[in-house]
Amino acid sequence: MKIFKLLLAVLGWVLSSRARADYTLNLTEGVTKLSHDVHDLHMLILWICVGIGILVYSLLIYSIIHHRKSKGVVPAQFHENTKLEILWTVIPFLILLSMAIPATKVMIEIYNSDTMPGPTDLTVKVTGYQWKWRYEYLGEGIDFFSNLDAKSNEARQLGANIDPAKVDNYLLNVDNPLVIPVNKKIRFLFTGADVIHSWWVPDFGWKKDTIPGFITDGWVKVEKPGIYRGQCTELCGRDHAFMPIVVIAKPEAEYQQWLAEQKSKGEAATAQAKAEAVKTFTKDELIAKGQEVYNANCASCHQPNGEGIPGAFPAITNSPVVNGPIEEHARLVLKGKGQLMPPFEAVLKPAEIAAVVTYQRNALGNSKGDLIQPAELPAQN
Ligand SMILES: [Cu+2]
Repeated sequence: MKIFKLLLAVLGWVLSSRARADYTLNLTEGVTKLSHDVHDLHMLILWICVGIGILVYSLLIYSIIHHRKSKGVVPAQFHENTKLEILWTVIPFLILLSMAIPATKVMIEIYNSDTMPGPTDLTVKVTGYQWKWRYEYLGEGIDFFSNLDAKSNEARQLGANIDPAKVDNYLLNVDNPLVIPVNKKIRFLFTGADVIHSWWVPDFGWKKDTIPGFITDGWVKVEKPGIYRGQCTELCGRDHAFMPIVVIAKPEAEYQQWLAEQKSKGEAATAQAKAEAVKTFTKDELIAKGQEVYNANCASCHQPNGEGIPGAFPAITNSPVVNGPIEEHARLVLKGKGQLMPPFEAVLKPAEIAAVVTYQRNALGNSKGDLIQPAELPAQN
């Protein structure tokens, strides 16, 4: 019996020290009702498994010690014992049933928004792009992209001067986080723009695939203000690891303030884009603006120096398109090509397209010498 006492002592120590420490190996409890229910289900199943484990291993160890051959024990023979066979069928069946019922309840809760009382306060459409997220606040006129933050992006490059270990929330930070109010019922609609991505914030208790041509949905009611981080969790191509998710949950008043700021910012940006669409820029202005646009939108595939990646992404340097007719070049950027090059008319403003086209023709090893104004772009339809 000494061995049992020892085992119990070890188990007790492990459990108590783990309970005291901020133990992070376990599933997160999260900040929504659903995440609590998922966590509770996980703990219930875990403890059932622990119980079964203790029972089975106790019997096993007891038998090894007390029924060992050296003691002269002769094995019992009980073939075709009906009682025993019924017993070892019924008991596991009941155990499985006791797991299946709560598990089904949580599954229904995940898929049925009616389990979350009250009307929807806000609907956010989430679109997965290679390799960023787009958030549209339906009915609010707010629509923006969320990219990996500049510091992480710089530190992840080969030969970067920044040490990733010194970047706060390395690869888990974005330029424009999703901001939502706490204690409000928020509905997410998910879709993909190119390939399948998956939107996952562990603290919310679920993840949803974003599939091109389909709309899936998910619901949250976040209980406490905070910053919640997640990642794309469906392998979606080369930069899959570089499209994190940051959700900031704010108290209602602060959220309203953020909303108002975003709206006025959005109006200013729209007015600016409208003015720039008909403005005549100098060549230097276009090249300077185009360089920024190129680094933010084109460099991840065509490379910062324009060399591309042989076999995957064509070079900009000495490219026949870039050195061909300027309208064709602009049309390719506007409309995209195949699966990999997205239509940038959906992402960039006319002035940005004109700038990046002009930049490509006059930099990155090209010296075509011409330029295009936003108003001269091919008709966008
Ligand atoms: Cu992805």
